[in-house]
Amino acid sequence: MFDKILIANRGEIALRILRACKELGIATVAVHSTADEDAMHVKLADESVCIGPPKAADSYLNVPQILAACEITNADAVHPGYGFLSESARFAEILEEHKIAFIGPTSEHIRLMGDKIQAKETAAALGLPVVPGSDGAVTSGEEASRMAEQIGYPVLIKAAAGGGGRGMKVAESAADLETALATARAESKAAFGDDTLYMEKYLKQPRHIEVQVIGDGQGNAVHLGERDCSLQRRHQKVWEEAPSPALNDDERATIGATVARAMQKLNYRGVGTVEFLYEGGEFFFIEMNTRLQVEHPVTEMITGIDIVIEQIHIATGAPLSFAQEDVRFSGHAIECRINAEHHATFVPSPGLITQFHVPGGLGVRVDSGAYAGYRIPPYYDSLIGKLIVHARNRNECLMRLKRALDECVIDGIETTIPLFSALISEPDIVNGSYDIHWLEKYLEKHQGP
Ligand code: MV4
Repeated sequence: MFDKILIANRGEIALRILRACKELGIATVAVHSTADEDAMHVKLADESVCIGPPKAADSYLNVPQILAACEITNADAVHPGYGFLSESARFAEILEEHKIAFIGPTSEHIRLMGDKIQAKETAAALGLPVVPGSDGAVTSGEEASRMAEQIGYPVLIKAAAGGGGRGMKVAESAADLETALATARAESKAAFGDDTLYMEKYLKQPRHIEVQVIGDGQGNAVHLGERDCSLQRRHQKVWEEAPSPALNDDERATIGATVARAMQKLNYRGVGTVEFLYEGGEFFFIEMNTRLQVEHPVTEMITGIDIVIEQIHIATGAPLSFAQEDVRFSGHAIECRINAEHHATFVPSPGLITQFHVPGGLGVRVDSGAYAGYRIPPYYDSLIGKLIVHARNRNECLMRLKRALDECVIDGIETTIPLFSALISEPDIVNGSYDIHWLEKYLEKHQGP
């Protein structure tokens, strides 16, 4: 086992990782920017190192500073959390060169899945259903129009270096194609320094359903069920739940087994999320994330498995401690992302938290590094916490969520909690009938001009 883990992240996820380390008896090192001196993860870690000024590029993304912090503290492993350096293949390689363990997949798998064209080709070769589209990159305009005719309009142009929705353009018909290609190419070049594009059939009203996987790089890989993350705004997830209200047990078992088999063939090491669009009873692979995700707690609640503890075990070289048949699914879980933002305009609301009372009781979990008297710095993502509720079934889970939201008091800043209090009584939410566009349409109706 590791003696000391450096946590290369901040906020609620730094705290989440710290908790796993403490339970394993592993010493912890927090790193922080000058804006995060009062952060909870800094207070609770055994040691802390300031790695630079507020801007993430100078601190949480500053590889030389993080390496220096490892050397100074003699840390033998780094947990990158999500965001920041978590999907940097180069960072994983550099740590390896310094004989420091990266708690995550191999740099090869990170790089493979970071290229969305290669990821899709790999997924197809592993037997996963993929969205119909171009074989590899789209080069010339003529090739693009031939492909689009073959695929059938509408088509979606995506950036190979993209992901998370950046650099995407829909072409409704042949008349749109040239503009869509040019815009996507320019945006992709500007955002990623890479203008490689590919094309897919545009699915109009899918759900976003993702499968959590975990493998040991020694031939063992299992799935931990799916999460429905269709409720999003501008490619930011807002509400995630497991299991998906859209699937029956047969569909659930089939996609889980298909993904687990694919990860065994890939000999995947670490935790990962295989993302699908789900429409008309069919799954279509879109991307794979090679990191721990924000919404991992909903999976933990329905499986009872501590995903971060398992990540750490696997990074030491240990084989997976359980088999697929040991994974038991129980009940329903919902996560609401609490952002320091106005609940209708989503304008960020950093500043001093004057009151902070979070709910408790059976089946209620709050992951947050915030506290009364804490000042949220303006430099980072506005996620300040997550409310996760678990119950025996979806109905009880919704009732428990309503109760938990009612108990929540966060004063001094705006939060997204009032949005959730409103969503919980929407018939479509109660019925579980929503797709990836539902929330944006709802917000248009309810915040109108
Ligand atoms: C799509 C799609 C429709 N058809 N691909 C957006 C984020 C990126 N991960 C993939 N995305 C999409 N890919 C095809 N072929 C629609 C989206 C999409 C979306 C997907 C998941 C959740 C929210 C979304 C919001 C808008 C568009």
